Amino acid sequence: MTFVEEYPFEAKVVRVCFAISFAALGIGGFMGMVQALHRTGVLRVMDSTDYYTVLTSHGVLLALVFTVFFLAGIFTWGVTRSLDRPLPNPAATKAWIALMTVGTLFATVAILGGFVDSIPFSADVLFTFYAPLQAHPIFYIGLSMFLLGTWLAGLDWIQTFRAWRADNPDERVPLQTFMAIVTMLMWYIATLGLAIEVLVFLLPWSLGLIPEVDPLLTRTLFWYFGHPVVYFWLMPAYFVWYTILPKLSGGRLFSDPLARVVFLLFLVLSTPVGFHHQYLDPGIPTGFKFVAMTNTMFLLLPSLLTAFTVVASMEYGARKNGGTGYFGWLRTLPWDDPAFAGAALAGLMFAGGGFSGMVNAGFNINYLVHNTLWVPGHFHLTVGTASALTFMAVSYWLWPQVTGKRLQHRRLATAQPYVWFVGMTLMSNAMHRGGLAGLPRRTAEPEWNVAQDVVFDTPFGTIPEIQIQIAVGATALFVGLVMFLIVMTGTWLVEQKGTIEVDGTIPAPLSGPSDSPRLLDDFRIWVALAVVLVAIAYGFPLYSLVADGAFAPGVPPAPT
Ligand code: HAS
Ligand code: CU
Repeated sequence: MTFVEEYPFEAKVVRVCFAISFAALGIGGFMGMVQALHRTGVLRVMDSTDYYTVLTSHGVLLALVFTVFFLAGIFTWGVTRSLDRPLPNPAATKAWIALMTVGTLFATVAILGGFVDSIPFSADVLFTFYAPLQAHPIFYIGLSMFLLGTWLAGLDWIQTFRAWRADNPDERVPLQTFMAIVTMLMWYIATLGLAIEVLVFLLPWSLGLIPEVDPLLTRTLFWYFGHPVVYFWLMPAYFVWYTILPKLSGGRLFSDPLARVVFLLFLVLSTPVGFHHQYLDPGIPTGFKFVAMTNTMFLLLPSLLTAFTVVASMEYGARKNGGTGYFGWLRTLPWDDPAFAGAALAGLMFAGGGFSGMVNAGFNINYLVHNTLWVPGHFHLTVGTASALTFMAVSYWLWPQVTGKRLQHRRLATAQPYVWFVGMTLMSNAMHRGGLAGLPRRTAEPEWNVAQDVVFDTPFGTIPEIQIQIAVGATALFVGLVMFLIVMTGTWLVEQKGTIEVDGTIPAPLSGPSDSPRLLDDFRIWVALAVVLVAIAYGFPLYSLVADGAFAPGVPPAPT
């Protein structure tokens, strides 16, 4: 039986989450192209005073809505499938979907209000929405509902797991469920900062209940959440690279134990690093910035382990199907399968994003790149490709399983990952190099002349200065996005008799859970360790901020 026949309710949950995710991808992606063509001066369809409205819709709809709704869909599929068990309480499931959806609508309406001067509300606060920028209260109310919805979604999956655990007291946690639960535990720890920032400070401030907020404290609470949220976007992609990409490669996962260690490292290390976004902020004790940098370097480990394990799994599959040589086996991989090609190219591109992340993390070298176009170059390779392209790629495999329909427009699907890869190579390369030349991020009309000589020398000739690369790259990305949405919509709407048979099984790993200590599955230990590290990294800095009066906004600073 296919997933849609065996679990009709859960398949519907996945369809609804994916549909909202893809809608956010479409609108947010369109805004991305509009702002890229505006910034490069190629095509200006808006006034520069609307730039922050466009950039906020691009960032919020892609970085928060597209990614998190996709995570909710794929984790619902993975937990149901790997436990072979339905969600325990459909009413609770409908509640979290409703909260996330209404919260998204509130925030989106607040943002789009920024386009019409006569509308009395806006939210031109960018996707990081920290003070001193202020949004209308409905933006913060929307954010709070969305966050509550994600917490309840996690509870849904944890309840399913606990019911399974009661029936299977001695079994090891199936890997996909393990990954979903560890990701959510990391999310609960990380979103504490966000909840305090929004509910204690930003929402009362926007309602006029408190006269002002302390920007450094609210930024610190945001970045407490702001780094782990990037792994909340990455871990569903790793879920795909570890549990589905080996199968698509014709092989099996090289090591289940290593996959568990990687996810636990993210749980333990993701939150106590947020100060690496605040190296230039005054008021944060330097020693704690150094602690964040050290932790960040440790955080490279789970991804380097992933590079090793996932590539080894792919190589195993390729060699099983006749691949030979040091690298010749790469040719044997199914590059004409859009699900495989998209996920593999996303991984390849993430290697670049990961290394630019290392540059960001260097305390002193960060001074060179902070607030420059380098940083968007970095995150269009990470969330913009490692996550986004992996999500699109795995949809080519999963969407037929949750709709019961054959994938339509297959040739479009086959070409789409390559269009995305070329577009992103151009755009991200130009952003990284433009940033090094001193171009700022988050400005509507940058001074391109500082980077006029930055061209892209390729074996096929020189590609002109970076405005052209960014404009061409952004347009190619939008074309890739439209191709993806045509395939998904066409598949959903096609009239089809009966449901197709799709093999959604996941082969057993080469090294299974029994090769790892049962300790890995005892979540309590790892959560406790994570909390201790957070207390070490944030305890004193937050205490000193509060002692300096940050908690009593509006109170005049102590006389010097
Ligand atoms: Fe980052 C800023 C450091 C990872 C996203 N990052 C950002 C911002 C975003 C973001 C959105 O230390 C901007 C926020 C803002 O608006 O201001 N980042 C890092 C580091 C990592 C990292 C050290 N970032 C991510 C991920 C993101 C993301 C993941 C989203 C999903 N980042 C920073 C820092 C800043 C920053 C500073 C602040 C900059 C500033 O000054 O503002 C690491 O986690 C990276 C580790 C990754 C690797 C790569 C391993 C390679 C792999 C590929 C395997 C290949 C496969 C397939 C599977 C070491 C896993 C191969 C295919 C074949 C065919 C063989
Ligand atoms: Cu970070």
